Amino acid sequence: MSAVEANFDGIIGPTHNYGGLSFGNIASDKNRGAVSSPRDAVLEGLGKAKALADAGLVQGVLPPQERPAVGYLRRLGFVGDDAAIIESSWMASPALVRNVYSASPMWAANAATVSPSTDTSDKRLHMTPANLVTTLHRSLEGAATERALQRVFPGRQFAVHNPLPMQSTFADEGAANHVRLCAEHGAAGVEIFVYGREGGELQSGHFPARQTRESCEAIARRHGLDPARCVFLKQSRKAIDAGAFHNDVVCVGTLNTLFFHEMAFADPEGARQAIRRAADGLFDPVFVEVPEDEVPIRDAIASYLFNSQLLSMPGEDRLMLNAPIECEETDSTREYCARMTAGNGPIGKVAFVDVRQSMRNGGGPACLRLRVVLTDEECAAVNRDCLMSDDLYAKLTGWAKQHYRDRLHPDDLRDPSLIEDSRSALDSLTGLLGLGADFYPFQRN
Ligand code: SUG
Repeated sequence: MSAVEANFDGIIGPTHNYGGLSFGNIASDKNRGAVSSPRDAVLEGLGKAKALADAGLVQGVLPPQERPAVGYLRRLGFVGDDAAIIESSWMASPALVRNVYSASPMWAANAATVSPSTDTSDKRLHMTPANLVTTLHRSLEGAATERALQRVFPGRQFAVHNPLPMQSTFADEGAANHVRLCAEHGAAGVEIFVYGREGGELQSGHFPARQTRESCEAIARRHGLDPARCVFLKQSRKAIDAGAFHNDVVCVGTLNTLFFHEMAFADPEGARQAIRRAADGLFDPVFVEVPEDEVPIRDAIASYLFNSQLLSMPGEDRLMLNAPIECEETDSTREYCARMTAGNGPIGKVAFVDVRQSMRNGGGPACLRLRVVLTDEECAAVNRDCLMSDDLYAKLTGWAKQHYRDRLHPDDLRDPSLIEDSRSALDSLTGLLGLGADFYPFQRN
């Protein structure tokens, strides 16, 4: 079966700000309270997506979510009109307002876990939206993500599940902790699920582990995966405590290649063996393991070397790493990339991309995209209006320049005019992306 690996990037929402909301995410913590530029952020993200579409990859977009999530504040007992609710919530807790204003759905790698139809028992493409229960601001995303996926991937061939139960035992952060390896995208693959803790183990280190083994197993069951082709690996505690709140901060893979830091997994040799066993008869996995003495984990996390997109580009026989520009500015990662591409390993090229606005919140190029392996037939069933083209790019950049603020300080979230500015942007967007005029909660009121 012929299939492509498409990327769907989260459009960065109009309220992108530095709330310092993610304990364990070093960039988010470091930039708490800084002034953001929502306009630069969305244009950087769209630029990255357009460049890959221009290079011949299938590229889509996913919509931002409604923020502020005023409905959430109402559930907490705040009353009045929307402006009054924001004001009284701010008086009670500015941190709460920062949470309901976060543009975090931009990090589409956390939107869902995706299993291509070649891997599933019913031969449908399965998606489980992540419940993101570990952090308050991200726990608001799951239901709206499910709705978005239904509109972008309509039709019988797509099985969009609901998120796993909202309980710590089933803490799930989506594709950021999931890698699929295969001989070619349309062939049966090995699905690697990476977890940080067992469900019952609440806190074993300094920073939280956001993914549980139980959630990984539940997703593999729901998606109807062959147990012999699934691998469950534990992240190393050292990696989490160094700031790898998701496995995709220290590991990325595509086709038969897994690129990862020496400290990514609790048992690296066990990981290799388990992957080889699961791939037996399908392909020979190639491991590119980066040693600590060449790229210290500290540099890997500051530069986000592994939060790159590892891509098979049309016409190229070796893979390309679409890496954050910070990797070019960090000595160890720049030198490593030069050595790696000069060698004859599977990764032959590194491109550096500027997504600094997202990076300052701990989101690199790989966080901004959800990978979806699509057969030709499935590709034809995707909502066309969400696929990147010259026309869509022109429309979205024009839309962003019209609606987005150039600067946003976390204290600006108190300003009631931001509610209307954000809604007016999202209202126009539903038209551009063919999502329907009832897509957002405020459109249904
Ligand atoms: O969940 N940052 C996100 C970054 C997500 C990165 N995604 C992947 N690695 N796939 C997070 O920690 C920060 C928001 C703030 O502080 O305002 C934030 O949510």
